[in-house]
Amino acid sequence: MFNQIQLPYAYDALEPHIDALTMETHYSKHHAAYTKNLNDAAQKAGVEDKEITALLSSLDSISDEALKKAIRNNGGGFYNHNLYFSTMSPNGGGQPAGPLKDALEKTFGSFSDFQNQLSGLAAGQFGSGWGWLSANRDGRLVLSASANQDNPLMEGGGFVPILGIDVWEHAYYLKYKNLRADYIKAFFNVIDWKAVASNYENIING
Ligand code: MN3
Repeated sequence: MFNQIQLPYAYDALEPHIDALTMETHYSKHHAAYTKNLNDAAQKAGVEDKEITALLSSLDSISDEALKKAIRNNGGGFYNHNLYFSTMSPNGGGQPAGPLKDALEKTFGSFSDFQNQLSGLAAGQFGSGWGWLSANRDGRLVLSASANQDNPLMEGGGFVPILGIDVWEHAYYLKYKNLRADYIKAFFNVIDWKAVASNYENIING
């Protein structure tokens, strides 16, 4: 059984960067639907007791093509949104500290270079998808973008997402309409870097 995280803040807590109606719809409709559909498909496929990261890393072990597709789309939607909602905070923004700060600077040169590159990938993702910051067990960082509800776990390279920017229109259209770049800029004001740094440290510490 897969469960949505409890939102650690109110729907309106991320105003004015992310509006309350978008948050409520996103969490209580979109994320709830991905979660329900994942549970239905996982039960039919007999994989409901797997860890979600293991499940998304081994989709090819599901032989039924329709169930594989349902678990890829809805399992991705379930996992991606748990990450997304847990790495935002009304006290967010700024920059990370600790090992993640060092790794970002070593990899990208500076925090603003990192921000520009990730923003560019997220803005340039054609159609619905995500922009990602991922890490592997050696502490390496990599940026990527993916379509639909796909994520780096499905690519099998050992990278685990630690921060994701949802660039589906449902994440921003009510407030930002077609201005995806403005939403991405605003998203950086609510990133909970403590949570992202903790995701990073959990991966490198195994
Ligand atoms: Mn979404």
